[in-house]
Amino acid sequence: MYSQGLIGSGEQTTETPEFLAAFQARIDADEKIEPNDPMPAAYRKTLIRQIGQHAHSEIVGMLPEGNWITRAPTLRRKAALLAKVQDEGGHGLYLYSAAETLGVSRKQMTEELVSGRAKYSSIFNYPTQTWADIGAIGWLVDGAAIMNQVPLCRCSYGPYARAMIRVCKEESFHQRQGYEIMLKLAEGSPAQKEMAQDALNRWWWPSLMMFGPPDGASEHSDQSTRWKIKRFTNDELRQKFVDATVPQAQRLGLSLPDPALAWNEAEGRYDYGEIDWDEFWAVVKGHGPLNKARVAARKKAWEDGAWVREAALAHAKKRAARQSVAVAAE
Ligand code: BYC
Repeated sequence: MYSQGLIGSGEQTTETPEFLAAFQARIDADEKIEPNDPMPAAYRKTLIRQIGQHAHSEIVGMLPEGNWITRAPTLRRKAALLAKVQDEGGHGLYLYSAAETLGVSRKQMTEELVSGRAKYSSIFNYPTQTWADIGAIGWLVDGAAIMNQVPLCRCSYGPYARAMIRVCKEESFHQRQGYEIMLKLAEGSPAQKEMAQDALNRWWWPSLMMFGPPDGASEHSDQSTRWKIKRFTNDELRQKFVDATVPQAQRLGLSLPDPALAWNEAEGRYDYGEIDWDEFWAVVKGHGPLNKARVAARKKAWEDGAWVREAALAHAKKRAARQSVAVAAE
């Protein structure tokens, strides 16, 4: 992916063993790597892969919730949801910008997405069926995103780490708005409580899948951990999420759809049941309930926006031409 046409930020290096050892020493000393620093090609490539996928997730993640903006039950709920979805658009833009510092263009990344070749988080291929889904997404999906992204604030690549600090602050507000929707529904009429339980039943397992494959099947974890891109493994973060979320579900008076879920006194954590990895891989490979619709929606938005890009470019060219005439006249 993105193998062609890198625009070449950063110095190209010959990757001698001395160069690789010196790079690893910088990482081990917790130094931040910045865009123009020499870096191994594989480090650059894995960051472009991860940050690009992360940016796509934010942009595609606007779709399931955007679906409910016109149907939010009150003006207050509508304003909060609108702000949340706009924040997600902003997160996508910070992340595309962070990836661009590595030498890939936003156009290249978007073309990968709209052609269906790029990955984005599996979670956004599930439908939002009721208003309670908006609560469940904020609570669980943003909750899982925070668990995954707080350690990324300490990622070795400076622009990604700095983008994550602001993203995490905004995700905290998102998580709270979701939890508050769930709380209101759970304390409401029996039908409302049932709607909250149904949303929890449908979003729980896909939320656990957000953390990625189990450690034994995680292709990139070891190297990304050595480079301090990842600070925890997929299973470690999943466990932290389960441990943090079970008491929140208890406070709501809702039950998690996992008969194997039980407190493990000896280990000081919750045990949980087997995740359906066949479902996970099917969704990742494009066969989830809404993969095709999500990509089609992004493709349409990209095509519909062509005139804006053309107009902006024409304006920039005209301005540059005027400026060069003014400079020549001085
Ligand atoms: N969905 O070796 P692994 C948000 C892929 S939150 C799809 O463990 P890695 C939001 C993985 O890419 C969601 N694909 O990979 C929240 C790899 O494929 P490639 C976005 C997945 O990178 C609320 C292969 O499986 N967050 O945006 O070490 C509202 C093997 O996996 C998934 C981020 O992206 C998945 N769930 O670890 C709106 C956080 N899981 O690349 C928006 C940043 C794995 O070899 N990303 N794959 O083709 C990460 O932390 C890491 O990339 C992951 C995966 C933990 C996700």
